Amino acid sequence: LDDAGMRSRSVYQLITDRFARPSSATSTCNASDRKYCGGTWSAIADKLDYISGMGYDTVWISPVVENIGGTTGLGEAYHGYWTLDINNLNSNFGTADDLKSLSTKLHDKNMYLMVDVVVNHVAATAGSSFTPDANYAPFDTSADYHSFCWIQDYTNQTQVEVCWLGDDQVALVDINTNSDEIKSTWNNWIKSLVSNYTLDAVRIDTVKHVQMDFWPNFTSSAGVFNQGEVLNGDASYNALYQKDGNVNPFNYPAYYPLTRAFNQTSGDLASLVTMASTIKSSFEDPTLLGNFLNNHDNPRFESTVTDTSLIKNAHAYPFVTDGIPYGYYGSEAGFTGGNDPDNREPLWTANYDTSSDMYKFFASLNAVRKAAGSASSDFYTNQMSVSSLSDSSILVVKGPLVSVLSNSGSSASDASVTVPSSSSNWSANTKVIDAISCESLTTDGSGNLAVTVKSGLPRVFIADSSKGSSVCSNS
Ligand code: ABC
Ligand code: CA
Repeated sequence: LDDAGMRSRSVYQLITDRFARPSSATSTCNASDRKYCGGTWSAIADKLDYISGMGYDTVWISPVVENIGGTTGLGEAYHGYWTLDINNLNSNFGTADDLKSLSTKLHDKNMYLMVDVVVNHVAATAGSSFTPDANYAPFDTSADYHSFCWIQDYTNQTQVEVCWLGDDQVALVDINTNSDEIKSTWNNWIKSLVSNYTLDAVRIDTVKHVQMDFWPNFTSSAGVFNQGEVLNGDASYNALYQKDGNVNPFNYPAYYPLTRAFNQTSGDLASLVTMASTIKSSFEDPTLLGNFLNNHDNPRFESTVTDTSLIKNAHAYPFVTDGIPYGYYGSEAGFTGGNDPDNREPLWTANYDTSSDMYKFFASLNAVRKAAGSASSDFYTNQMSVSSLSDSSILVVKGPLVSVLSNSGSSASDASVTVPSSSSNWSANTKVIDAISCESLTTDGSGNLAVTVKSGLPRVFIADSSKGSSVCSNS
């Protein structure tokens, strides 16, 4: 499968309204108010060094099209998912020139722009009695929509595809994506959006809510890499969208066992190991999945877990495994927001601090992944192996990148484990570097590595000869 250059990248996800705003803005932003807080595309463009300083080279911004205005029972459309007119931009975030300029400034820094797109629905406050008008053009007649029904049974695929998301406060009116005319409207639209703003990738919303036969032409019309949201923890269900839809799903199958593996010192590592092999056997290409720990729809991991070592191990997993790593803005600032809307905090309150422990931690993870990619030409396409190492640790081997992840927690005493040469493929007396602690270790005469897990921290090794020395060059 063609990756349009995305496999070697890592993505920083932000909500435009909450990432950065003009320096003149002073009003208070409470995420719980669900109101616009003043973030703009131009303000993002002024903060690219903050993002690239962590090693991210792609930015995923929230949806850009015009949304319903005013307030609703669920607040304002600050997140961008409440589409009104697909041919206008959301003026709260700036002008077309501002968005083009963001794209240009990213490209000047060899960074990619990924835009979030919603094809499943528009939004309306009239609930089930919605009748479209010219404001919703090109979807301005009743025939452009599936007739009203709320999705009630998420296991009924027909209902998931043709009924409506949302509720009486904000109905997400389901577009008739079965119509040939509407399919071609969307295919032309995505082609123009990609070309007008020189996009490098798209994030596709609500993929499972649109019938499969819509996706192959839409994704090929986009002509750039896509990552799609199939919000379901089942690997084989997600895999269908990659195989038949040409959509590369976010790794929701790994997400649920990942959180349960590291959310407590007695977390369930075994289910994560099992899921890793289920994923390998289910997907056409697991190396194109979108790996994440946090995002805008789920409570931040840090909302329920406070142990810094557990937090670091959980964040390391998306970076050392098969797939494209995604970091959600605010993880580097230690944000702890729970469910939507609390997980959409304004970042400016944290002052874009580049000296925090977590900021540097993400920089280390991105650096070691890049080092592995430049050391080994097939690093990004070769599949990992994940196995149990001890009661509280797992071993992840992906080419030259060898990680020991633990859930023993920061107050655990030192624990010894051995990385066998049969797993790492290291030969005798090989010098390796841990990108997290910057400690050097050497394998024994058989190539085995004796590792001490200290304070429950993750250990991410790369051989010195495999560009390892570049990883800790600043320390
Ligand atoms: C608003 C308020 C919220 C309030 C909510 C009811 O209404 O802001 O405070 O709680 C946008 C906005 C949201 C807004 C919604 C609705 O619109 O961002 O703030 O919430 O108005 C995507 C986006 C998401 C976006 C939309 C809509 C879709 O990422 O940000 O929301 O454009 C479903 C959809 C999924 C959607 C998600 C929010 O809802 O499928 O596309 N995300 C089950 C179902 C899923 C369902 C999920 C959550 O619950 O199967 O279909 O997602 O409701 C696993 C299972 C899964 C299961 C999970 C919970 O457990 O395998 O199947 O998911 O084990
Ligand atoms: Ca639908």
